Amino acid sequence: LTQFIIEEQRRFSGATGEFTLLLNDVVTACKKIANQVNKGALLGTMGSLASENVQGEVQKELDVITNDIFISSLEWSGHLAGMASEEMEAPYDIPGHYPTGKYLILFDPLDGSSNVNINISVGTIFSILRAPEGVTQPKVDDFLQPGTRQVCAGYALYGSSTMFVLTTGHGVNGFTLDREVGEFYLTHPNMTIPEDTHEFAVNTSNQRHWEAPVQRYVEECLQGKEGPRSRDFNMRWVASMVAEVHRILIRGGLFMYPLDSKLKDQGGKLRLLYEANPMSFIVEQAGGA
Ligand code: P6P
Repeated sequence: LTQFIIEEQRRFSGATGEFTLLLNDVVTACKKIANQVNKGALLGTMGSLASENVQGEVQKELDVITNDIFISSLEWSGHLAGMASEEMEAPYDIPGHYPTGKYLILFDPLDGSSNVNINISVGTIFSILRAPEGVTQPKVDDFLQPGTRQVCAGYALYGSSTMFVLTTGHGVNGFTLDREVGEFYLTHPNMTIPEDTHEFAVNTSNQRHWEAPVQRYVEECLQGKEGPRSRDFNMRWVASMVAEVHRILIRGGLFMYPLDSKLKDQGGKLRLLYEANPMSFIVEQAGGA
């Protein structure tokens, strides 16, 4: 992965190497998180905390541990002007004794964390933006940039194997961690979503709360061969967006978390800046929509 990132850098004539160093630090953070997650119950960190995150979701111990890993792996690097996380109420200011840089990173350190104590795959999602010119102490608005401004998006998937999937706007590439070497190896070059599929992923327990067009779409899929789609479909839902999107990159499909009446006030379930934006960038770069 290090070799890949450096070779990618050579495509950008004006590259200073700063982005490459930042990305390598993100990879190190994900290796440390993989180490924590894969030890499972051995570390006694499978529990939930009394605290909630800014979305009112109960925090798992590992949510906080992995958030701290991301912060401590990146804050000193000198490549960031600021950081924002699902697990922190406000953006994280780089401490004054560290240099700052030109990038912003937004991340969900452990997406799907409700699955950690039942040993279902979880992941880390990250999105990298440029800080507005000259900004060294970013405010919230500096992070609120459209997804089209992302310079990089990726995720780590802590599953049966640990993978790192990345786009910098030139396709999507997947890497698998070799623990004995401690390096990610390019195992899935130029990931492209298959044109045809019969799978969709949605939490159908919310069906009665969806808007009518979404209800109709899923209903038609469920009617299978006898219905208007004239074919049977398969449904998957693991409640871990990283695992669902990864499956779609490999064998196609649709992922939905439709707006529903329960979540209307908060504008839906998924968070734009560190879930929907990075995953959209990856999916589009892999030929999806
Ligand atoms: P539900 C995890 O918290 C997450 O943000 C996504 O990873 C996942 O797809 C979704 O929420 C699961 O939501 O309502 O099915 O538990």
